[in-house]
Amino acid sequence: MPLSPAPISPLLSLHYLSRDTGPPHAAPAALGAVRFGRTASPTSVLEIATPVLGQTGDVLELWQTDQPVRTGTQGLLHYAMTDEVLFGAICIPDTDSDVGHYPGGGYDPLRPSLLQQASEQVYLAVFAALESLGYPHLLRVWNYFSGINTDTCGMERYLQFNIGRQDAFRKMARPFLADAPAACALGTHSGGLQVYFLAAKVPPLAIENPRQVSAYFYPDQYGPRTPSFSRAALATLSGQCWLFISGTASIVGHQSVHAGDVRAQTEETLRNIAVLLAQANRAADTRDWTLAALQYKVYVRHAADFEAVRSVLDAHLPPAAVRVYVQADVCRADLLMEIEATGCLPVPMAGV
Ligand code: 3EB
Repeated sequence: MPLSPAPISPLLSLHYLSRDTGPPHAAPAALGAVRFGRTASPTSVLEIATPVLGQTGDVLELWQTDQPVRTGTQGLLHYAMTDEVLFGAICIPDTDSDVGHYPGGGYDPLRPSLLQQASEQVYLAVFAALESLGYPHLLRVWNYFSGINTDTCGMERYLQFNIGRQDAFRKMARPFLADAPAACALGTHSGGLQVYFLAAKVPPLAIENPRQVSAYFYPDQYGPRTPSFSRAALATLSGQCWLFISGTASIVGHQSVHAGDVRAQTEETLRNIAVLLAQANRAADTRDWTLAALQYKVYVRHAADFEAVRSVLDAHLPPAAVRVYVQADVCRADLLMEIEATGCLPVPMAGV
């Protein structure tokens, strides 16, 4: 399905562009642009090696604004900011070399893997930059790295990442339980640890899913440190209300459900998203958060499952709702797909 650009919102807007869609209607300044495709350049945070499904060419995720933009770098971190919102990106290039490194025995946290060290380093750098630039509140974080389900140094790499991430939140006295940012964490084919994010001067409102145990309270069967993210975040930016729905998968309680059944996983994921919309409506005292108000990025583990996932989404989502599909590994080996969603309503909301 060709992508149709969402209505231009001058202050901040999100577009998923592909060869099929052409350029956006207007050409406001880019705050950030992230390319999803077959390859990553080894050092670029903004080229993510997750092949696009169902379309030719790459997909460009473009964050735009018509506000004045200032850009800069701080160490490895690149940023662009308006008066209200900051887009940042950071990459630690060489974490892929943990793959294939098996010293034998269990993981030794006192000899952290390159990925654990990189994860902590990235988040420490992000928090330091946000403090010094005056945008202290993380709204949404996108995390990508290779071999997410691979065991190296005696532990699955996603769990190594969770240790480094949570350690950084703790060291910087950041909320890593309630009030953690919305996020996702996906496996790429190459490219080191690549993280991009949006931050603001005012804190978002974190939203949880009553059907799911909060990720930051997952039991320790899922690793020594819990993942530091909220299920969704609501934020008012320039008088518009943004909803960032984290990567959402076929998890009920804390357990993956429908192992091996990608259609049932997709339906369960949509039930979780529907509940998050209801929670967002309750929090913002509105009924305007609907499936039609969102744009979707869909991660499919096996390219062969793409048509099945797409047909379930086509049956449930309004045709005009933009969705892009990429092939990526999901953070639990039994999850076959994951969906993130982002939306903007043109009005501020009570209490947000
Ligand atoms: C889950 O619900 C699926 O580690 O940042 C979803 C969203 C998932 C974010 C993260 C992980 C993350 O646990 C995985």
